Amino acid sequence: MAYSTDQVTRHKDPSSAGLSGLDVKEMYGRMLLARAISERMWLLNRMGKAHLIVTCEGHEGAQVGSAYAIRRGHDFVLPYYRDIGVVLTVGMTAKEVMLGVLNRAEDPSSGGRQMPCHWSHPDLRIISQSSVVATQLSHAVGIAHASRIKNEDAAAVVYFGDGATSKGEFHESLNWAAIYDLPVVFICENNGYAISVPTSKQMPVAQVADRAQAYGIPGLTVDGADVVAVYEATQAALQRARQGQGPTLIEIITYRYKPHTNNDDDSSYRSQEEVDEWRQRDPIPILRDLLMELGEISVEEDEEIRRCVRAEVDEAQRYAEEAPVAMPEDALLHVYGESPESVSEG
Ligand SMILES: Cc1ncc(C[n+]2csc(CCOP(=O)(O)OP(=O)(O)O)c2C)c(N)n1
Repeated sequence: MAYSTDQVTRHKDPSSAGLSGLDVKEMYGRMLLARAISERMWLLNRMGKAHLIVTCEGHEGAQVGSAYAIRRGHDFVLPYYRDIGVVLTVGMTAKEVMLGVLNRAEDPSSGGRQMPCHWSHPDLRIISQSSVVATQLSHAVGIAHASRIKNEDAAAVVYFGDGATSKGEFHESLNWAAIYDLPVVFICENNGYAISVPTSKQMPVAQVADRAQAYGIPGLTVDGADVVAVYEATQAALQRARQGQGPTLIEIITYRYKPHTNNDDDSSYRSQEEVDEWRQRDPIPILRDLLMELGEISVEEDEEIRRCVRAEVDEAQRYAEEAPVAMPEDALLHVYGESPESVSEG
C-alpha cells in the first residue's frame, strides 16, 4: 500500500476544501456515531441479540468524508455492507440502523428480511446491494445511464472494498461508465484485505487506483485518515460527473480494526501488532486534534458530543429492542410478483 502506518496525517485546511468549522464538527459527530453503533452491534452480537454484524471501525474517515459530498436524496448512493458511516451521513438515523441490525419489521432497508447491513432507503436514494460482491457496481452504472437518458443531473456514488476490484463487474462497470462518460463515482475502501486475502494476492499493481488508466478515467489514492482530503476528492469527482465529464475511481486507504464479521477469526491471517499500528492512525482522534487546533471544540465540548452520541445509540437500541420482530410469514413479501401458492394453483 502506498500509505504506511509510519506516515503522519496532516489535514489540509478545511476552508481550502470549502468546508466550514461547523461542517467538520458535523463530520466528526457522524464518525463518532458510526463508531459507537459499530461497537454496540458487536456487543449485541455477543449477547446473542444480533446474529450477523459487519463493523465499520477504522473506516469512518473514508465513509463520512466521502459521503459528506453527496447531495442527500438527490444523488443515488450504493453502499456496501461496511458503510455505516455512509448511510448515517446521507440521512439514515441510528434508530433505522439498529432496526436493521435486530431484524425488526420496521427496518427501512427490508422490513427485517434482508441480511443486516444491506442498506436501503428509497427516500434517501440508498439502493440495496446484493450479497454477491461487486454487483452494486453494475447497478450504479445502469442508474447513472438512466439518469443521463432522463436528463436528470443525479450522480451515482458506489462503494466497495478492494476485494470487489478482483471481480468482473468492477472492470465491466468502469469500462461501460467510461465509454458513455456516465456520472458515476466509484469509491474503493481499500483496507488491505478481502477477508483473509491481502491485496498483494489480488492484484499485480501497487494501487487499486492504477486500474483506472486502463479505462481512460482519472484514478486517485487518498489517505482515509485525512477526512478533509477524502471530502475534497469526492466533491471534485462529483463535480466532474455532473458536468458530463464522466466517472472517477477514488481509492481510499483505510483499515478495519475488527474481524471481517462476527464469524471471522482475524488472528489466523494478521498479527495484533499490525492492528495496533493501524490504530495509531485512527481517523477519529486525528480529526478531533484538527478541530481543537482550529479552536472549533474544547475538551468539554468533545465530552458533551460523545455523551450525546452514547445517548442516541442507547435510545436507538431501546427503540429497536421494543419494536416488533419481522414475521416469518412475511419472508417472501416482494420476492415474487404473486405468492408461490397462487402461482402453483394457477
Ligand atoms: C462473489 C462473491 N464471492 C465471495 C463472497 C464472500 N465474501 C463476502 S465479503 C468478502 C470480502 C470482500 O472483501 P472486500 O471487497 O475487500 O471488502 P471488505 O469486506 O474488506 O471491506 C467475500 C469474499 C461473496 N459474498 N460474493
